[in-house]
Amino acid sequence: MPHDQVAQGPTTDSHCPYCALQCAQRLGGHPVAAEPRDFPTNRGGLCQKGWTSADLLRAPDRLTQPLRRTADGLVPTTWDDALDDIAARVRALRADHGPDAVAVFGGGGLTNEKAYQLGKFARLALRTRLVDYNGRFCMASAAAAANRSLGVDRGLPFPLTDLDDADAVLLLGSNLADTMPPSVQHLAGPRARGGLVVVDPRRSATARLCDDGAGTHLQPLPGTDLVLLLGLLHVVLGEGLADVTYLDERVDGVEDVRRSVAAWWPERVETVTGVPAGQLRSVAHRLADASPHRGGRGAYVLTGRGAEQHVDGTDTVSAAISLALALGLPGAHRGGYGALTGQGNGQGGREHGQKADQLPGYRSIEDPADRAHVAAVWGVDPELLPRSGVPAVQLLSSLGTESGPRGLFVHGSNVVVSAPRAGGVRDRLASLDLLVVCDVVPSETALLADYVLPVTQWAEEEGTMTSLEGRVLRRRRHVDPPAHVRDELWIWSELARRLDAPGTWSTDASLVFDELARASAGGRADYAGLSHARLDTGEALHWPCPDPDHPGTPRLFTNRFATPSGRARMVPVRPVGPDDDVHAEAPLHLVTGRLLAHYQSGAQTRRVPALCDAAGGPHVELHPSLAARLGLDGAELVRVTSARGSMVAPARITRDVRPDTVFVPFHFAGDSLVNALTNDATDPVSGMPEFKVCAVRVERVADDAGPSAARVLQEVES
Ligand SMILES: Nc1nc2c(c(=O)[nH]1)N[C@H]1C(S)=C(S)[C@@H](COP(=O)(O)OP(=O)(O)OC[C@H]3O[C@@H](n4cnc5c(=O)[nH]c(N)nc54)[C@H](O)[C@@H]3O)O[C@H]1N2
Ligand SMILES: Nc1nc2c(c(=O)[nH]1)N[C@H]1C(S)=C(S)[C@@H](COP(=O)(O)OP(=O)(O)OC[C@H]3O[C@@H](n4cnc5c(=O)[nH]c(N)nc54)[C@H](O)[C@@H]3O)O[C@H]1N2
Ligand code: SF4
Ligand SMILES: [Mo]
Repeated sequence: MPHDQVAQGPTTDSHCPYCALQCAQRLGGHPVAAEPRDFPTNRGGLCQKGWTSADLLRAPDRLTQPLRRTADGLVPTTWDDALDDIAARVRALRADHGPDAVAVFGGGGLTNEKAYQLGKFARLALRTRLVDYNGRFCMASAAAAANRSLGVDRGLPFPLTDLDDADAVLLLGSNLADTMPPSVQHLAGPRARGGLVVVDPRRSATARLCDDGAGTHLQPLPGTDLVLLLGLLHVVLGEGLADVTYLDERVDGVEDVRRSVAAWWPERVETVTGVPAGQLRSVAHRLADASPHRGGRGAYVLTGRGAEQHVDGTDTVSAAISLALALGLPGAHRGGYGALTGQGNGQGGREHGQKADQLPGYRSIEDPADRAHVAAVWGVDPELLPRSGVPAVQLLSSLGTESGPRGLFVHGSNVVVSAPRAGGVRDRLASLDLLVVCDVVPSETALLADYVLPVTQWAEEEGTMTSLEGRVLRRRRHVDPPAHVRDELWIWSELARRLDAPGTWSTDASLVFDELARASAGGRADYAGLSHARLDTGEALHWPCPDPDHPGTPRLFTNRFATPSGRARMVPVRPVGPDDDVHAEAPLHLVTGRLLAHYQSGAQTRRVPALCDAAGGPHVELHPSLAARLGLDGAELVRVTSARGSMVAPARITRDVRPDTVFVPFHFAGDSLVNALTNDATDPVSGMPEFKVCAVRVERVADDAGPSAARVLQEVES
């Protein structure tokens, strides 16, 4: 039954359930609706997903009771029976194969409290080292690069509003006009001064913000951002544009980087990237002129997934950081480097222990002092804590294999749609002895589970989220969940009890937050001075916030970097190019990404009617010259095929994409599942898969091409 539940009060102030901009919302009315609230990041704006978010509460197929797989498929069961049987099966797997027989896959949409408790549940209740999460698909490369150069990974080490005053912003592989629409307000200043530079192989909505003199769109070959950045560094370091005082005082490794970019003169960069040498030079000069050391109002270098989701993503971000350092930007108050975090709690979700090698507060699970600190908070012997696990792609491909886990818990990810080489992931999930999926709706992954456990969603729960600028915000409950829906904190406490786990397992989010704060104390992401009560009385605060009187830290690196020496480190890097590069049988680059109206695997937004109307379903963006070669003249169906699989969707002919490239959004499943094609090769440093580029061929699908074509046409038409 569509369900619009009992409200807690007339209105409740909270934040959007979707992306990391975490726009402020006010929930109220009958039926419940969301309205924007003023907040620095969204300034009274919401995108269409935010405006329609209350429809999630009324999803017609909302999960409302636990389900168990039988010969007849998934059937309702009781919580007690489900939890008893899950615990018994975990014990049996553990007895037969050891604690790593059960693994955990988490999500960057979980609140801080849940992300923290999930890591603790994996280590203390399941005793497994195998826990990782979908942030590995998202922020892992930016995080790895920031850690090695700046000593800490906070996506934006400055408030987003700092962009307002800048003269120049370089956006590499971010389409924020579609992925965080209200954030476009903060580009108004740089655009008015002609200083927006967008690097994207597509003329995206964000690239179009450069029109009419507002900036420059560079349209490189996919997968060549690293070469482009080396070219910009070549010009900055070679033409005397760098901030030499800053480099002397604050940065190590400059000479190694200078040598490594010597051979990347602009004309050579042009042959690899296709970006004209003159354009590259003028962008380098514009960034330098915007930088404080040359009297500019400020310059920012920002990366999105387009530059990061590659096998050399970490090195690409390292080059972006080197460029920012060369210009004297990080910590300068009027400039910096930042990565635009994606998921609602993509930032907090990567700080508190659901990552394979991590304990809360960005502590390391291999470091003896870190283990001792967290074990003391958990009230256990440090020896009890497992060691590091493996990153997400490796974890997923090991499921059900001879030496791999036989059971998996999934909390907040729809991996059969969103993981690379998704066909293989589906097979691996099917081979498990026990798959438990907690979700709000019957996602494609939930439909494969042995147990589906219905959980609360944003407007039904208390907690905190940490936004893209490292600000800790309160998520508040406005409505009661459906009667048999439970909070994951409750599920973990019940399972922990049944598994005789040590430690305490509170179901109260504010108490779990207090414990998280203690566990993070003294760590790089220090939340020790925060509590629900403090966040309720004041503004949202930026971490680190080490004590209750500390005002929070909107800007990092103003005096020192978070490295042991306090100095930043430039890392010399070399381009390697895509793992699956074009060749005769697959002559086109496939790039994947997002549409404004849909979110991620689409599990949530494909259930919101207004968003389905707006987005119109899956499609393949291709250039008119390619369309002519394929004999297409409209929205006919095309088949896209890579070495791993194929998909079918209607063509969308547009000059916004390069003639050698096709673009497909990843929000759709079934026959239009683009991750059936993507490559699961990963970045050797971060474990991030190469979602953004692989080699494909495209063919027109004949009108009588059989069942899958007919199905796609039917879906698109409905
Ligand atoms: N509407 C919507 N908003 C979202 C989300 C969503 O699913 N839908 N998801 C949220 C999440 S988790 C994330 S991570 C963010 C992602 O936010 P973005 O990074 O902005 O999103 P993408 O569309 O994945 O990729 C951005 C751009 O990269 C380009 N690109 C592809 N290949 C390359 C390349 O080789 N080099 C360069 N320079 N660009 C390339 C694509 O053409 C695309 O326009 O969005 C968040 N916001
Ligand atoms: N080809 C391609 N693939 C990509 C990308 C790309 O650019 N191209 N981008 C990648 C990126 S950046 C990301 S972040 C991933 C995201 O992809 P996924 O990890 O699949 O993320 P979502 O689709 O947001 O899935 C979240 C699921 O959790 C459920 N959910 C919501 N709240 C809760 C909760 O509190 N608890 C629980 N248990 N469940 C909840 C939702 O209903 C949904 O089913 O996709 C990656 N995949
Ligand atoms: S930009 Fe992100 S946080 Fe803001 S309304 Fe849209 S989806 Fe929600
Ligand atoms: Mo993401």
